[in-house]
Amino acid sequence: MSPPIALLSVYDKTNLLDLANGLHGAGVRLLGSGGTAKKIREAGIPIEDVADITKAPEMLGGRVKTLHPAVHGGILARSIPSDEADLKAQQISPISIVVCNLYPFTDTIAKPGCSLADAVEEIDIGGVTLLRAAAKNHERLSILSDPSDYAEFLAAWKAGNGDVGQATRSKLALKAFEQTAAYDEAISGYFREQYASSDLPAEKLAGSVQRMALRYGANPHQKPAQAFVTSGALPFKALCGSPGYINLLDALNSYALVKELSEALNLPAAASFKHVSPAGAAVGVELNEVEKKVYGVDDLKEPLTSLACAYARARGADRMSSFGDFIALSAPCDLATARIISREVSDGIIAPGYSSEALEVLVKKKGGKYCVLQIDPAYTPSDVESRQVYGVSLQQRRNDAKIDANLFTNIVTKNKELTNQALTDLIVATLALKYTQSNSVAYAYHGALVGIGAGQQSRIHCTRLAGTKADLWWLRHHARVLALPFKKGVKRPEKANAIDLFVAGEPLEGAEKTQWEALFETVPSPLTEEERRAHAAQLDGVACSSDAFFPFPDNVHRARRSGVRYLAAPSGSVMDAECVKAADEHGIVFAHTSLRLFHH
Ligand code: 93A
Repeated sequence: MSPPIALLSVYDKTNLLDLANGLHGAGVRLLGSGGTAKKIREAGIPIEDVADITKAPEMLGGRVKTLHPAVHGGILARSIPSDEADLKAQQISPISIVVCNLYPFTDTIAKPGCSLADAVEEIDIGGVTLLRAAAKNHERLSILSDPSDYAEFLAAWKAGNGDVGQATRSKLALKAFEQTAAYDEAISGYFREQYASSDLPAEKLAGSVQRMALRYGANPHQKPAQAFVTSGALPFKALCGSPGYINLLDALNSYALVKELSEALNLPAAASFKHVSPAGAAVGVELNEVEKKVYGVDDLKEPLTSLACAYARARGADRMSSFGDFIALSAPCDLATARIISREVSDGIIAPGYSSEALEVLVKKKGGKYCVLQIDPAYTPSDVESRQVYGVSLQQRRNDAKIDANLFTNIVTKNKELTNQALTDLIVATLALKYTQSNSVAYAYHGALVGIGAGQQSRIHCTRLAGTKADLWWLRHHARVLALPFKKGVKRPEKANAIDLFVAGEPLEGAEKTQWEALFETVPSPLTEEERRAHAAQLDGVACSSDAFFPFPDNVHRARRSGVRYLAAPSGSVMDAECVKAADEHGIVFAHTSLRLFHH
């Protein structure tokens, strides 16, 4: 019987001689590509050149070394009669072991001054083919792609008399597949940077952009940074300005939210995001005169469209948090909406389109640097999403749970009267949670978020935070707030801050007090406890949703203090019955959803 054959072709020659020596000692016939064979031969170990079996010399300066049917026939042949007959007819010997590692593409492109030609020359073809072919045929072959595996393999080979066992071959094959995948990823990443970037002149870009270089990542020292897709084009393009890393986190999350809101409620929707959570989100429910004042759009000359109402509500839920927001709209931005945006401090916007008048207004913001993104409304993200944390890849199915009226049918309280308005608000609150950093609790009213508690580790802290925000939002409807005697020329953000201090009842002192008082024609007296209580008592019918179950009934009691009449949360707490009892005490309608909505 002819001896088993090992084919060796390695760039990294670590541990090579020990392996070659060991294999030779075990009676294996060695074949090697140019440099590999030379090194082994020089060490006095017998080895033949690949050219001896291919009968073709290495050519094209080494570009073709092992790419030959005599090699790949010997690797890919199965232990079946037809393959064995083919080998015999072509006088090809089967190969049992392939030892291969690749040209160092990643190291080469990391070198300063690496040219495109340098990078191209470093793309290993034959080696990848060896790895892939041998790994494919791992039922029969062993593929050694990592020098640190040689010693253990050799020991197994000797112990098994030339058979290392299927489990070893399988593990080695997986390693080889991982290596070719990582190698290809490095190559496509390099060429994506070269050929598919938005930083190339427009005329060099064929069609839409696949990759966008970003100034930096989450922080200025996190460079380089990029956004890309591995096939096709990015689903958005920048019409003005250039998005940053956090802008894109906000844009993509917020657009997903408004798209789903609009689909669920058949109304245009808007969101105002900050730090990857909504500060506000709403559908286009018409504003009454008081609301127009509260949201600062009563003086707008342009008649309010439904989309403009949605953004006014989204921006108005928590004006402090929305300062410098990223905006998402479910429908093409119209002039009225653009006019509202033009008066606010904002970082950027994403929408499926812009009317020409709207775009004209927006591109003037921030000295022409306002980030205006247009997203393809037909875009559907893939079902699986992946990311890396601390070098570890995490993968999950995208959260494609549908949130609509069907989610709120399991009403577990005595009061079961869920009005259409309440249903809309529960959908708004719950959908907002789907795109809010967890834990989260949201309050909604009139088709808009009015308070959101995001990113708290304790649920009651979410419920309190959201409740406090809702309380402040409601106090901004107080007649005395609407009539605050601001001096002429006080800017909108200054007014928002001043109102926030007033409704929060912050005790001001020193320079802060002087500055605050200087904004008014006459200094307003603080809201009394009685005024606050009387006003709070007028708020009823608020909806509240939680991204996971309420562990204790304190959440229900706290929600009620901010006018909550409708509650939704998944069931599953050992205290479910206590929570339902608390809701019954307050005459609340409570729907158990059985859908947890953590988002990170
Ligand atoms: O240029 S190649 O893609 N063409 C080939 O046919 C080929 N076969 C093996 N590079 C090829 N290799 C690679 O050569 C191996 O992946 C290994 O990295 C290297 C070993 O070359 P040498 O034995 O001459 O040192």
